[in-house]
Amino acid sequence: MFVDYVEIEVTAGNGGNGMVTFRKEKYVPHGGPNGGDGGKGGDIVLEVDSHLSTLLDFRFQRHYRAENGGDGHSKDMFGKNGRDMVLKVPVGTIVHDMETDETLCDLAHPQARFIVAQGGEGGRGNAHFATSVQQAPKFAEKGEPGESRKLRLELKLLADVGLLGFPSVGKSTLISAVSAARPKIAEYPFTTLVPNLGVVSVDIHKSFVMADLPGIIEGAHEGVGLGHRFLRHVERTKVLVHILDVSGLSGRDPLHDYHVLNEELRLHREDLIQLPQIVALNKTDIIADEELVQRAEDQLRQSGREVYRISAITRKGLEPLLYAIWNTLEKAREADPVLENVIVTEIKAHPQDDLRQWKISKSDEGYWIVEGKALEKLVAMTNVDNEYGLRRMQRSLERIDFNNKLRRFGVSEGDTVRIGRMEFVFEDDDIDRYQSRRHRRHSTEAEE
Ligand SMILES: Nc1nc2c(ncn2[C@@H]2O[C@H](COP(=O)(O)OP(=O)(O)OP(=O)(O)O)[C@@H](O)[C@H]2O)c(=O)[nH]1
Ligand SMILES: [Mg+2]
Repeated sequence: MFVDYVEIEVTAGNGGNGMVTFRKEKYVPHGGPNGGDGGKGGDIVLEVDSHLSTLLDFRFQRHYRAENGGDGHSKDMFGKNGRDMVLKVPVGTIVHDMETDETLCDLAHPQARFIVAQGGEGGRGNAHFATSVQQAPKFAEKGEPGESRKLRLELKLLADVGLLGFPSVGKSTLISAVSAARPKIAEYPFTTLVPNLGVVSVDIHKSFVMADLPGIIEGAHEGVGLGHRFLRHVERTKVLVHILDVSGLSGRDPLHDYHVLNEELRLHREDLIQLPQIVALNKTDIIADEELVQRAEDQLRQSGREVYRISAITRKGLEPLLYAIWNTLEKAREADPVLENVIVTEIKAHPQDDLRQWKISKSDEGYWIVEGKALEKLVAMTNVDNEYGLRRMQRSLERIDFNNKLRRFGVSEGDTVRIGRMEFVFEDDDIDRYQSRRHRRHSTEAEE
């Protein structure tokens, strides 16, 4: 089964918690802090597997979780790092963040790899927090939660050449004549239900990938027939080969079909009409009305198209067509030097966020919601049950003048403020007291 669209949820591993422990030494009443750091949570990584050609596996499992980092231990021992979870995808998979609607990456290279969700950093153990003033820190950081994302994976085949045409015009017959692809061929329309790729060798040094697509009919751009879903695979091709049935036996007018299909293409995506298009007049072995064929050929030539007469079944005229495709493809490649030689290995999906970047909104229930990646991370990593940890967090918040800013946004005493999963009651008093204290110290310094 061919699946080219899935929605999944990924959650990277949480970082392990830092540890609070102290050295036990003979004759030393209070040993120094030696709590180790938590391990890093595992990342969620998408990796191209060139043997895959569908996103089918993601239909059976929607949610993926990487391993959490282990907690730190005493004696400065680090927690174990969580294992990454590597999800294999076919080449040509495009990844979107469903919440921001942003395209995260295009895995267009056979060796492409991308971290879609980063594992949380491990919390630091108390060994880190010893200073000249604070010699026995009784707190450690909690591990950072792993990133979580809703993703839309979309497969857009990477074929150089796409075969375009109404059902039953002979697209599958053509690809099986020129490549090793063996799609089903039959008289009835919509024989081909999924795209098939084939490698076409024009000669030893010249080969390209061709895609046989399901037949497209009028209204395809609105979802009629199978067209719409598969038109997306045309988007990445560099050359289109438009196949027309000129036998006259199907009762179809090839010129009419040609215009209808191009209109569908334009309605699906305006710029697709700009792709180089070569016309192949097929089934010339059973032409019923030579005049009709000649007329079509003349008109298409006049409109500037390269036109070739072929018979996919008897293989007549295929060689000139293949050379024409190759030449057009070469020109297209020169004009659009694609990523082909670029190997995207590891791009971090998120740069380290700035603590100053946050926004605030008021919920219908009357509490305030503060959103900001770095801020949420800070709060999540703080062990709020621990006085020391809490104080550290407060100091970080003061550095960015957080409380004053909240007040300016209209937050007043007693209001509930939510940051990530944590809820606080805003106490104006406390802060004032703290500030006035700091003030006093400043002024005494000034006096001195
Ligand atoms: N006489 C003749 N018949 C052909 C030729 N090419 C294809 N056919 C026949 O046309 C019918 C349809 O061929 P397919 O290759 O399945 O057509 P398709 O365009 O892939 O059709 P869909 O997959 O349904 O869109 C089959 O019965 C083929 O044998 C040709 O050059 N000459
Ligand atoms: Mg077919």
